Amino acid sequence: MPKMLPLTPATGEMRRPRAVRFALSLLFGITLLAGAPALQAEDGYQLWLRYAAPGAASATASPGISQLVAIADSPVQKATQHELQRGLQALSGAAPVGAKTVTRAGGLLVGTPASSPQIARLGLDLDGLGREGYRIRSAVVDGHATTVVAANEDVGALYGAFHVLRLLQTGQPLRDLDIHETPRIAVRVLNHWDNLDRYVERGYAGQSIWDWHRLPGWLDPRYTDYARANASIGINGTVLNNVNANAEVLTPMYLDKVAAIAGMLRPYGMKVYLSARFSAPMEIGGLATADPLDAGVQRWWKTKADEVYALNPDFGGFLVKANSEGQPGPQDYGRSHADGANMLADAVAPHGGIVMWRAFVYSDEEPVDRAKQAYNEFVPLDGTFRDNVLVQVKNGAIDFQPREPFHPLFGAMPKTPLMMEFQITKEYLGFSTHLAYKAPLYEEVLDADTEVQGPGSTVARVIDGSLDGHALTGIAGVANIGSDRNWSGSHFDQANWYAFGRLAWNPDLASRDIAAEWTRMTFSNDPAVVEPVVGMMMASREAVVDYTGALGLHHVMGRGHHYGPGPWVEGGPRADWTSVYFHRADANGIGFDRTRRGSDAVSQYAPPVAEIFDDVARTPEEFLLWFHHVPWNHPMRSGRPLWDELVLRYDRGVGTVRDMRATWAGLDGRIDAERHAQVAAFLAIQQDEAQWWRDASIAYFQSISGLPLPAGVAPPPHPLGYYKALEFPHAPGDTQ
Ligand code: BDP
Repeated sequence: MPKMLPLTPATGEMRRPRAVRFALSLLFGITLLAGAPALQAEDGYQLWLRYAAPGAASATASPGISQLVAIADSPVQKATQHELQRGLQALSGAAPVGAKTVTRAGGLLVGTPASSPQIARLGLDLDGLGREGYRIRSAVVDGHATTVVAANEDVGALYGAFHVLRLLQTGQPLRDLDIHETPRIAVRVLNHWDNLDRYVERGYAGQSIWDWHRLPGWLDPRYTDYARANASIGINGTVLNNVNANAEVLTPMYLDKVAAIAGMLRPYGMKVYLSARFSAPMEIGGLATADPLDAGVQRWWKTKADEVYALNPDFGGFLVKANSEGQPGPQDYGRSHADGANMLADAVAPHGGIVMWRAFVYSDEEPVDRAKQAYNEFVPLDGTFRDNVLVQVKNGAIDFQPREPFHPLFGAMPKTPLMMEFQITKEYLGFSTHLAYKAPLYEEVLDADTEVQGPGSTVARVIDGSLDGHALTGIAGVANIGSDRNWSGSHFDQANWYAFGRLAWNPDLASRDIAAEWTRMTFSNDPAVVEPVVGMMMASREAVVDYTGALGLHHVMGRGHHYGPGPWVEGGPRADWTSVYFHRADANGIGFDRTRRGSDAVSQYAPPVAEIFDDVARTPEEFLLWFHHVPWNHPMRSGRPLWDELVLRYDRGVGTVRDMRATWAGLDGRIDAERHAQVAAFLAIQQDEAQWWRDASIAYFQSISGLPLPAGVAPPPHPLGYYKALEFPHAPGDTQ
């Protein structure tokens, strides 16, 4: 111990007497091993940062943390120290102790060579860890068994601290550790589709957490908890406002508010970004045009960028939805997406900012095949974007459906860094009440092989930059966060936020492992909880695919709000906003012919992939009706005709939900009552709605196919007209 004296932390406190130090050792020591999980009522606010003692079930676990050294000079260091104190105190079940009492040496040593002479002395190899990476190493420091978290920069140490807390929470031993972690993707951001009046587009968790009206005077402590949660999973940025942007966010009044939020998030390694409305120079700048080649417009954006950065020096940059679904953009002036993106990129470049330019575009004229449009518009622009532009591409070519093949743009623009856009919120997967764990969806897309440079050219390797040698890389998740006490609208929806962050950090993680990790931290380490809950989660997304429309069906939900079934939706302003456009069912068959004989969307994929998708016999059955129009009696691998198979999938989906519900009921008493009850209630809603989806879809498609139901299958209880007549004018998403 004496050797540690010089390490008295920068808080400048005096060394505590030996007896007190011993007491602290006990405080963070043995108690970590003991105690059964307490089943106190919980409302979900703590997310996966509950820091509940891992419990007797994991008695193999940690030898405990005897003492903590984490220097607390800079804001990031302070955040790190606070989190460790909070976590270690809660995990040990000890009464809270003051900040200064735990800044002593031993046990857990966290920092950088610059912040900690002791870490510097260890001489650990930190090469290749970059700014955000870290090492966790079991070592003997001054005669004490110590877990060392070492990084090049403070933010790396913060991430490493969260890693240690995760190990403790999941009941893993802090022994023989030699962990190297670096994020594979540089820009890992949430996209909030939040309006300035706090309405959240496609949000199912209450209002926006950004309390614009009371900012900057009132800094809701919730912003810090938001930042903690994000930092714990490595999310390093957030776009505060909706891609359907309001130019007002760029006015001085709002920029002050933005800077205030940025100040709250900065200590947790998070940057703030804004969605920019392309016509802002006209709307708030008084210019007559927003033409990106107009010198006055260019000047306006440069001045605006200077103003933003003066208030917020590490502002991340702009996200832009242009010439899509009625949004203004460079094409309004006969210019290209690259012209628009480059103008904004030039404005933020002097400040180190980036532009994330969305590829979710489809023209206002009636399209041949909407799935082809983004590729057609963007591929010719490859190589023409500035270095600080990322093109942000949704995971699939239509729109966040329960299942889509990977977007053909991935791999098709090698000279341009493409960033992934996933949806965390469940616009098409049952809003907040349906349990649908989306990590298997993310994983399926990330693992998909574009084959553009031969086998192994996965989507993950496109977006992590390794396939084409890009250093600027990114991934975005459309947030499911709101003012609800549990943040995400449902307890299980928290897992989608969590999984997004974990996969953004390392796209090779397995969704099952992430589910287990999350379950342990969120509910319990008890294997009698972890196994069934992970089982439910892993089955859940496929269940949604089954009961909403399997085998490659897509875009068959209610119009506008996207709530519930609507395979009959037709007419209206444009064909590609209807279900019949996408499923093309008629008396002879069903499916969208995207083969070379049809819309030829298959040719947007690299030849080996195109060959497969073009061939009805080789197309994976989950994408059959995405790429092929086939007769109702098309033979499936099961030996059944397509019609029977489709009907049975609807039934299978409902059956999986029934099983999930029974599994959850069996966990009564092992999960705190408050959360258990809400999940149970939501599963009941899900079962009813899965049944509704199944009944309505079968009623509709049977009216088209004219075929009898397979033997033993129950007919829908109501005639088709009943389902078609249902209306939900106030469902979330119906207005604004
Ligand atoms: C669709 C949503 C719509 C979004 C749009 C987008 O229904 O609310 O504005 O995508 O991503 O999924 O721009």
